[in-house]
Amino acid sequence: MDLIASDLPAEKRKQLCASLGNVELTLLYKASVHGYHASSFHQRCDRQGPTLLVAYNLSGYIFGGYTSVDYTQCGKQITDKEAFLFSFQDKDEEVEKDEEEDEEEDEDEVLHCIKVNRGNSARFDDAGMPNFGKQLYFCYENQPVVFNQRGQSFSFTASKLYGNNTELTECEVYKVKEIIQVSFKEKPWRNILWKAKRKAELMELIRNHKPLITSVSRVRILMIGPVGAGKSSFFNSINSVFTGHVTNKAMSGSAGTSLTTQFRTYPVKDGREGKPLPFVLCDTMGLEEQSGAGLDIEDISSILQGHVPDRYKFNPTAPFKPDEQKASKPASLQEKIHCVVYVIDATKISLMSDKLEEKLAVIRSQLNSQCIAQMVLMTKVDETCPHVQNDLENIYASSYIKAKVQEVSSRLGVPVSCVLPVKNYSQELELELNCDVLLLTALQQMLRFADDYLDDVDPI
Ligand SMILES: Nc1nc2c(ncn2[C@@H]2O[C@H](COP(=O)(O)OP(=O)(O)OP(=O)(O)O)[C@@H](O)[C@H]2O)c(=O)[nH]1
Ligand SMILES: [Mg+2]
Repeated sequence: MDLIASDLPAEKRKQLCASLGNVELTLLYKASVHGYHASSFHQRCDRQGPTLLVAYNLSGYIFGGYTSVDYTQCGKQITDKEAFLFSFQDKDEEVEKDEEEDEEEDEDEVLHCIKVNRGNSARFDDAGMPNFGKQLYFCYENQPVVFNQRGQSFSFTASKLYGNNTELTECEVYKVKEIIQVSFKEKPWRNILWKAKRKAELMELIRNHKPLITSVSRVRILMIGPVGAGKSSFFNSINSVFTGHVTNKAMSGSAGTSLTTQFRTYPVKDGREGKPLPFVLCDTMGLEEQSGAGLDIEDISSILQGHVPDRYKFNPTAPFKPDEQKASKPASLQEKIHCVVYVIDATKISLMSDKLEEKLAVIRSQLNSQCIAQMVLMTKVDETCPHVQNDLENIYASSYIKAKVQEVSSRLGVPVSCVLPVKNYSQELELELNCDVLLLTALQQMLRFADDYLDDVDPI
């Protein structure tokens, strides 16, 4: 329930929800209450995921727009093929030709949606009030008005959309949240033993792991994935399990762009003063959909080849250049990457943009051509499904998590058996057995995949 009263009539709310799938709306911002100020809008609506803007004008029109991409004030054009403008229009206009039409329905207004035109940006994400396609501006210049200018993104006329009346009586923004329907399977779809004995067994297996090729003393695992997906947190979590308490060596957190800006190769010790374990986790800068931002695809190629040194500072506008002497002789197998892990935030799978998916597809084909083992680490499962949040042991009984695993598998083209859901340590102060078992299971799988690669590679 919204704490502030919504102006959206129940029937129209129902129609809007139905057009968005199985969702619920929560009121984030109401201009008459919070003020017609861009700062009030951004304070309440930034980083809220998909949102629906609903405006009301003096002629009684209810209209607005939907975007599936966060407001972040990044100053960039936003590609969002899900975006649309909408308005409720008299059904009369559409049924004039058919007078037999049901009378009751004639009284209703119907929802009319205008999708963003292909290849055009849906929004310009700046610090101002929201706009759609830099074409339709709501609460323009912090006033209760809409402003419409020519553009290519949406094909509409001001008369049809809002009766040509630019004066607003209200403007609301709703968070659009998918309603999670979870059913439990009697039999979990993967078997996990949530016992201290299993944790000890997994730690022992990992400790004693010997890479298939003797010249490789430690398996090098590369983590790549979107900004904020949990790459650095995965290293921190694995480091925590082997240290015996929660550690935070790699910087993790949230920022608009990647918090990790250096290439880091992290060895992990077996206990605080123990021996190094037989793997190295390589942490990278987050991937971004735009070219010239985030981790560069060419950099990935240099990392795979073992040319990039620890602590190299990424430069998104210019790829890594190895020094000529080093580049002329190929790196040893020990220095190369043996397994690549795509780290994907479970809460953002459905929101992954086409551009990011394309970028990942290019990376994947590069890895395929070099036969490098790949898997997906699906993080933040605790934030995805309420039953898993209550108890991590429900993970393989939750139909929702299964659906997310299948979705990420098909979007990235990686088999379901190569998708491992985990919960990283993010807020806990002490280790938790269930968390550890999932994390160690994922790590053991990475070592197995690396073995597959080493089994097949030329051992120079
Ligand atoms: N609840 C929850 N939060 C997580 C999980 N994994 C990571 N986080 C949080 O997500 C945020 C981003 O995590 P990072 O590990 O910094 O992500 P990253 O992929 O390294 O991000 P960049 O370096 O910025 O590209 C942090 O606030 C973490 O605490 C998880 O499994 N569950
Ligand atoms: Mg990071």
